[in-house]
Amino acid sequence: MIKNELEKRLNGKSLSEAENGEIYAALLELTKEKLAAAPRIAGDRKLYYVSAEFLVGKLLSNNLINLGLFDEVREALEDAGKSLSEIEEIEPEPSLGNGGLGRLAACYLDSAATLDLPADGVGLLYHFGLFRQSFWDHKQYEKPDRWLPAESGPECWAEKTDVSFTVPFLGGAVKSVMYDVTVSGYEGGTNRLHLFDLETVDESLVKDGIDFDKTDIAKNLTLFLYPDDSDDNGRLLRVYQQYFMVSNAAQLIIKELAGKGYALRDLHKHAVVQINDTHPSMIIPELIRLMLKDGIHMDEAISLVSKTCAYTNHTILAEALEKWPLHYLEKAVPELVPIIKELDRRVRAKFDDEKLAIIDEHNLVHMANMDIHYGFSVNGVAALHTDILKEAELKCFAEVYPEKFNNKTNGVTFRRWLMHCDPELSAFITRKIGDGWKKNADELEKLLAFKDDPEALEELLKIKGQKKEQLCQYMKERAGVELDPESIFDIQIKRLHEYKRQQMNALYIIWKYKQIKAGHKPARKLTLLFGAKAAPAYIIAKDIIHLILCLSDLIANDPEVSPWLEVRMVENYNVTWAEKLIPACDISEQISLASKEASGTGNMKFMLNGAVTLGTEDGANVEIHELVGDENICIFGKSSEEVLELYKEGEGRYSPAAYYPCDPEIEELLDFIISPALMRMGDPENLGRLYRDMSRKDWFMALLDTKEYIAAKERLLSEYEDRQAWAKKMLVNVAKAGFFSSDRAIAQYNEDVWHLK
Ligand code: GPW
Repeated sequence: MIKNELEKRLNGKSLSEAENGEIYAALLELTKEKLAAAPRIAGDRKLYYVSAEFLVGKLLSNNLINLGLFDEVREALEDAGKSLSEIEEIEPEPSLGNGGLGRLAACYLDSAATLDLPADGVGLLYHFGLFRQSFWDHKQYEKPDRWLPAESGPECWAEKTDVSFTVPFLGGAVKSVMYDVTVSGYEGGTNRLHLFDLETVDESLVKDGIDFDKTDIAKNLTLFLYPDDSDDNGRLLRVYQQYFMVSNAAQLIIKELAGKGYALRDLHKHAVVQINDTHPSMIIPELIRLMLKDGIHMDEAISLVSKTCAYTNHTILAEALEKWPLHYLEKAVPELVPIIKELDRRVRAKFDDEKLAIIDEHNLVHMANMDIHYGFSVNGVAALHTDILKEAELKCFAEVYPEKFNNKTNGVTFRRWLMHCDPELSAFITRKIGDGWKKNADELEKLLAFKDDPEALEELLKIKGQKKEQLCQYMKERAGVELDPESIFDIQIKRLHEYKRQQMNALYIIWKYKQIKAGHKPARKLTLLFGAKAAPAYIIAKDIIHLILCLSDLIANDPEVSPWLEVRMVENYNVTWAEKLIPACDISEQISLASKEASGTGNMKFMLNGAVTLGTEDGANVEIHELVGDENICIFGKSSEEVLELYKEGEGRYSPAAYYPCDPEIEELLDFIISPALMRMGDPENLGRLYRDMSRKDWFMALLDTKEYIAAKERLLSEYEDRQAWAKKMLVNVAKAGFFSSDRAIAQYNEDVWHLK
């Protein structure tokens, strides 16, 4: 009995007497014991998923679900007058990621373990994570996110191992310590997430905010994820960090290979490395370096490593494709430089095309190019994205290596993103179609049988209402804000970036505000919710946050408008927030500039939880559209072909001047950013800068789609009023979401790329 097992760990207290903190500690201990007892997934060939980010989220419920203990624990706690969700609040969320790329890595570890595939993650243990966001005076502030328990304090999921490696840098070497997080599969065995820390890391380097001595490499390597890279020292630190990560990964892989009794020459038979975007790209020259040291010749080392490494591309944004000046590498990782030069020399000897080079004429090292030449697989993360890679961004590579290119449309784990975050909807689904969907997500399609069943549709609406009530409760406790659960919840949660166009949503808010001011009251109140962190050095992104926070305040304090419109941005948006927001959502905002969002994964989570997508034909939205059909999604805006055309040089190139001041409706919206009402509320410097950027540069073309966006949103809002018809859209979205299970994505990776079992 779970109750007894827990009480054994409560020092003589009963469950009902114990404090939540004590119960959490007992649950953590018990769950870790069960995880340790579960079989370690084994096999002759193993995947190493190397990634700078693993946005795992809280792990207690996730592990309880996977161990099959969730309901039992929840009920035992309820009988004792305790609430599992309140106890879960105590768990700090690991701050080991920034966005979709990191959350994808976490979903993939969950699915690989569920499918019984030997697949470990390898990354870094960042003591202060990304950063903790707070708002003050309508602006974002950053502080270290101290998510790790104090040395003497309560335990966490990451456990210290006795594995340690020496990582050579110019002028010395540092030592690592490996921490392991057990990754459970749903009703399955376990894999590991290996997180490397710097043995000599020194938290006291961080004194004020998130600033610290960027040059003290022996002490700072694992303090933060993505430390500020707006100066040379910051960029150099990123190279050091990346090398620290991949050198540890490479040494671990080789150690495990030897541990199984295999020769280094057989690496490619027993190990496969998935390079998660370019941050871990240096694992290629590092593995080669270690092989050379072991007496393997260059030709063979290159061939072996090329058969071991596969690369996933997550973006076509030029500024996100990493290019390191060669002199940084000479400074940070001098032992890799001759190898990278040799790799480039071979490319140049084979191909007469500057675009294919690894080291370009400005001595910039193109990390993606190295991955493509010296890996055996290159994949994009949604059908449209892979097409764009093949036909535009990486066309010259696809021509010489057509066999390497493949698509793996992203997926999300339904354990966390449905079973855990929306148990009410999960129970509804099981009542209607049985619980086969939990192991085979395609079975969700069986829900289509209830498309015209008024009772089922009514139930679905009721569940959404419950989830909205729950979010209201949470918002009240967390943020002291009282939302109206009867209003329409329209949600945009994702990293703050101009290409994601939160600023276009802000223009909608201005439009709506003006409408209401002009007496056009909507049928129902609209609540717009945002969650986003802006990179600390990304000025325009911070200005966009400023605009949204000012609008939020302006509207809340306007008695004419506030009964009809509410805008809120949650502080420190993270996985835990996402789990509360997504199930409560009516309208999912996926409004990136077409061609720029490689895939998106929030779009999938919203769909799975019965939200209707308002989106552009971008990333995986395209596939959602195909699956649900025109009636069950709201698509607007210019296509990716049109957008890519607009980026080309010459006549017909995009210019915001075509809209501002030429289009009076858009002019009015932009002018509002610097109107007295807003300037009084906010900071004229931030608002003025944003206004100038949007009206003169608008690099991600928010003005291009603004009018269509407003019209589309208004259409969708009016459709909401036919509750039956809306419920039908919700149902179709849930029913068609099976394709976006990360179990499907992982099965495809295994089938086409990894060949693990
Ligand atoms: F720029 N993504 C992310 F490609 O969250 F490296 N962080 C990143 O640094 C990058 C990509 C990078 C996201 C993509 O923006 C999103 O479209 C995609 O769904 C996600 O990665 C997972 O593939």
